[in-house]
Amino acid sequence: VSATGRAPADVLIDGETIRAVLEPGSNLLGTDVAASVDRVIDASGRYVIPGGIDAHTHMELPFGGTAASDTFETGTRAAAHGGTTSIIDFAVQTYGQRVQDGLAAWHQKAAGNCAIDYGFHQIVGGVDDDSLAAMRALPDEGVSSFKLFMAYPGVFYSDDAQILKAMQVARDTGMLTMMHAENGPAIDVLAQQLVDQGKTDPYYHGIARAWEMEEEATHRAIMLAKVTDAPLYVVHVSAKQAVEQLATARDKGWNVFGETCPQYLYLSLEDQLGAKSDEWGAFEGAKWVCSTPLRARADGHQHAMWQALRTNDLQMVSTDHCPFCMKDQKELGLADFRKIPNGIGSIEHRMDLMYQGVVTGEITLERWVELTSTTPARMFGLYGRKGVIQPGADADIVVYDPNGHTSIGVDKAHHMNMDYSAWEGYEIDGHVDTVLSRGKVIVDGDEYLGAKGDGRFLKRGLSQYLL
Ligand code: DUC
Ligand code: ZN
Ligand code: ZN
Repeated sequence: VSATGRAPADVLIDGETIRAVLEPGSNLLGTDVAASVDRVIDASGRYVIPGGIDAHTHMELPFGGTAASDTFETGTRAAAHGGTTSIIDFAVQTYGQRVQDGLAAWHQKAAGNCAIDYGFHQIVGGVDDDSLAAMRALPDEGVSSFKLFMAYPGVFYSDDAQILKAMQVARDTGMLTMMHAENGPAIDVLAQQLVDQGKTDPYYHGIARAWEMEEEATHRAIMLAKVTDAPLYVVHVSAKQAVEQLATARDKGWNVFGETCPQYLYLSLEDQLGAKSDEWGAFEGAKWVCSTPLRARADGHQHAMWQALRTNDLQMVSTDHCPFCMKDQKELGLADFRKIPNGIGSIEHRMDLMYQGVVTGEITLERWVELTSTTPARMFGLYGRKGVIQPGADADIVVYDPNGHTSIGVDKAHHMNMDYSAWEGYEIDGHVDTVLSRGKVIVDGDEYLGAKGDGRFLKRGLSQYLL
């Protein structure tokens, strides 16, 4: 199955690379292929797809006095189990640090630890003259995209002047600007006022981070990109009004793109409000505290995200994988939702969760491949090597069984380093059977056959998706 169609085929792999895609049972140059290869994987009755590419992950991200609980080792192994064979993680430059040092620190964390191939985007947390100059060197390092935050004042936040200058660097270099589009200064005032009224439960995280704050920031980011003539990619879109802003810009022919995440397709603010447990009471809702937040189903946000995935107003699905445990991490915010580290872990379940969209008729089989693999490769300068099954491409391949079954839960299909699952109880029609990373079988059934350090750094080119 590719982004453009499906057909019965044999895939011939030589070493790390795909050599040929053949009609079933073909003779290649007079040789009986099946008889002359070292190993045959029988994929009959199953889908053979290019390995998933999760273009938005945060292994080991420092946040709110703690750090995301998956290391590159545990997080990429979980990804492999779920049919994801490449990630693009966010290297972090914090304010006062040199961009080069932030990137070097990320290389240090990842090198020799990954189960699958990995690339980096660069978070620029302090836009100043030094970092603007350093950003110009990033494409040569294989880092062709950077992320700015309109939220989190005092941490990662950039103001409009800083954003404009960074976007000018993107215009000059061909880099892609990724934006966390929420009006952070206004959100922080709303959050303070809620806390002053005693409204400290996790649910109020989503009230403070109102959709208006996402729509406004998305619009502002689009206009700043327009005036600088730079392309824009908005991360973790969750509000239907933010999608409307993207759609309006795209209708004008502007280079504006967006991703959403499984949590914004399936989960809701109402679910979060209703979540209570004996152990945690209303603090149970902390399991789903992430930014942008879960949105109200009554307002139709989830429906709008599926719709935008069909109309290509949103082009990709990434996870924003940013896991924290309840014990010692999420519970930092027991008395104040602002202190709950933001994030949900889903890297292991993205391919399965999106396949449910095929089962329920929300998207086609081809669109599933496009949203999870082919477009991420094109968007972030990996296409040809990744995101497609064709001669010369890396042999990153998933054999997916549409008749298989996957039960999700912390004691079931769960290899992420988390003490809970945001997807507890989800039953998936489908199963990742076999995963190959550059020709090596790293997952066979539910068994992990890879090794730490199998994954290599991906030097990415410029985006292949721009108009
Ligand atoms: N959102 C999250 O949920 N976690 C990390 C950073 C972010 O923007
Ligand atoms: Zn973000
Ligand atoms: Zn993120």
